[in-house]
Amino acid sequence: MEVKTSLLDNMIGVGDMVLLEPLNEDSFIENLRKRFDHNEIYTYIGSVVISMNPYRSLPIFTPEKVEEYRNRNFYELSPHIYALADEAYRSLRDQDKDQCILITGESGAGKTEASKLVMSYVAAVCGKGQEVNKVKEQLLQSNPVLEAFGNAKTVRNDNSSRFGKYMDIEFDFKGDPLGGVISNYLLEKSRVCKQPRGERNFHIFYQLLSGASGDTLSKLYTQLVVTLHLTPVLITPAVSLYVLSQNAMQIVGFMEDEVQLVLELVAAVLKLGNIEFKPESRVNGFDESRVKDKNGETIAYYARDALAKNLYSRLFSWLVTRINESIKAKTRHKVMGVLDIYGFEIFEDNSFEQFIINYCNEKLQQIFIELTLREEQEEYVREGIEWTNIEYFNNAVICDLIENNQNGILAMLDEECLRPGTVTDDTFLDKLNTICAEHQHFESRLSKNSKFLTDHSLPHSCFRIQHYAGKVLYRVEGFVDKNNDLLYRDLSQAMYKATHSLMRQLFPEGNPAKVNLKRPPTAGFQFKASVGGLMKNLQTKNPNYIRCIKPNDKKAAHIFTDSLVCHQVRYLGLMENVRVRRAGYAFRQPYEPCLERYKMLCKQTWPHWRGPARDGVEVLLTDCSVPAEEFAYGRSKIFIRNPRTLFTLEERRRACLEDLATLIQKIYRGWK
Ligand code: AD9
Ligand code: MG
Repeated sequence: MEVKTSLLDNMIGVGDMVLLEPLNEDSFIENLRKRFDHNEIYTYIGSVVISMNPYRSLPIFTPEKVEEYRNRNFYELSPHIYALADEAYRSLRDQDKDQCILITGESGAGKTEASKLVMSYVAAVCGKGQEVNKVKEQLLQSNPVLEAFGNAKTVRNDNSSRFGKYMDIEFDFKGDPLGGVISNYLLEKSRVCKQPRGERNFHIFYQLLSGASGDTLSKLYTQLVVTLHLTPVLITPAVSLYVLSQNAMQIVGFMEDEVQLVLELVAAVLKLGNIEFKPESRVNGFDESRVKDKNGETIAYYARDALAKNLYSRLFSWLVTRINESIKAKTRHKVMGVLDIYGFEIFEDNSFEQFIINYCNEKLQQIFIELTLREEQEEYVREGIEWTNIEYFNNAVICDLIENNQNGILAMLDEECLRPGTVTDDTFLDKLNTICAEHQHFESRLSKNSKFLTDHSLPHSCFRIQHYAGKVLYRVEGFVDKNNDLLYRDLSQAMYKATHSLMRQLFPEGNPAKVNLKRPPTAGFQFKASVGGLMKNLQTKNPNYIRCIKPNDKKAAHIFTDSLVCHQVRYLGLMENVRVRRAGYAFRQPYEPCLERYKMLCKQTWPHWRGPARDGVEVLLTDCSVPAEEFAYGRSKIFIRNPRTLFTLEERRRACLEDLATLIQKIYRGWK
């Protein structure tokens, strides 16, 4: 009997790291490199998919490939993101299990592309029909709309997601898509007013300025804005992308006048960027407020920027709500959640945004550890199978450092923001230092493994966190302000008075009849709450992991930088992942479905086995002459050590089915 060798082919490396011999960091990296050189960008660790960013288009995402992977067993073909998508989809459809696809990796590693590949695969293999096709098209087209408004070029990635996104795709009991719901997490709105060197503002601004017709632009009065803070580069892709995102908005269900309202607000943000304040004078052509002195000038700019940022981020949230109105299903049976967030970031200058982004990545790493490493070990104990513990770094201590309700960094920031008196970023930093010095337990929690550092060796006004993915130096400048996220009441009231219907809608607190004196929750508080909710939600679903790796820092094809890959392999905990997988058993399945699937391979179990399923499985495996050391009998599940054993069983089953089909055909012909 031939065993599929796609996972074992030495020329192109080993498809499943569980099968790698010998296993060490060098061989792991070497295997990734070998595969990368052969355009094999996917590699498994059991059911986890490692995805290397090829930085060029490979012919492996064709409709033929979709057909190839459709309804096939996960380990049957070469590793592919489609195999994971197929497995998740079939498990949702046939076993009625909610799924989630968790995609992690640093900025530029390929998460957003991976999420789109999963979505398009599922769209290709699930139900057909006019209604269903419309739903699919709307779900897929929500991507270009959100990317236009929520992505931007950064040093790390030309199409970097500047918001976190979680999308539930909703299915009926047949597995046909009904709709979807998108949740967005904290857009990096500071980008509207200021971009780090070499980076750009959100795509939509460039798309609008270079792609929209002169007529549209003049309607939006944007001729005036082609200078100043946002220097648009007239790039051809932006022109066609403008058309693309406009089409996408239409398909998703935006009315023409809604699109117009949205573009007007984008233009309004552009114009805000152009307003200048000069003492005692007017700036040509602009209706600006006059301010009297330097001090006032600063405040005016501050207010202008706060307004621009608020306007844009509220517009973005409105877009998400509006898309949801279009695509959300009335009922749903099962869901597949796809999570694509901003990846871990270490910049030269890291501020509140990076702090929040990296916190979110810590939480995801935590859930990965919880579900794959810890859960795996605990399952062995539960099932009564012998197990030797594997050491791994648990980042719970970093999560706690940030989110602890009493003295976590976010709590202290909130406390500082709410404190009466003069509050500055430096008083916040002082607070961190004092707490660190005062609270023994806090200090030991922080300084253990030096997770947190604010001593004098650091540059002025900085603190450092040793994240799971590396040390990051945060500059406290702007933390208090960004966390407060307050808008002068006059401004929201002015916006509410606008004749522009969408503008009014975005600033409900400006309604004088509804003056709410309660302070809105801080940005950090809101983020922590929504990430907490997300984690709870993910834990109720069956997780499927895609771990994205960036092969080089140049955004270039064919280059594989060992040190860079090695760093990611380390912090993603991939070696521990393989070790845990290998120390134990690659596969496990409850006795009943296992017996059901393979019972035809043994005369004693076919067609019915009378007695406990566990005993049936034992009889079956003994009869198939599989070596005893390949199995362990848990309390409720059978554990299989090596994937090859499973292939063998699968091959036999397939041969058996073919024989059966031939037999049936013969009988049928005989009748005729
Ligand atoms: V960030 O945290 O949002 O900054 P991502 O999302 O991890 O980041 P993204 O998916 O945007 O990265 O990928 C970055 C770029 O790599 C893409 O724009 C593509 O040019 C390139 N890429 C990623 N995956 C693939 C792929 N499967 N095939 C070809 C790819 N190119
Ligand atoms: Mg992305």
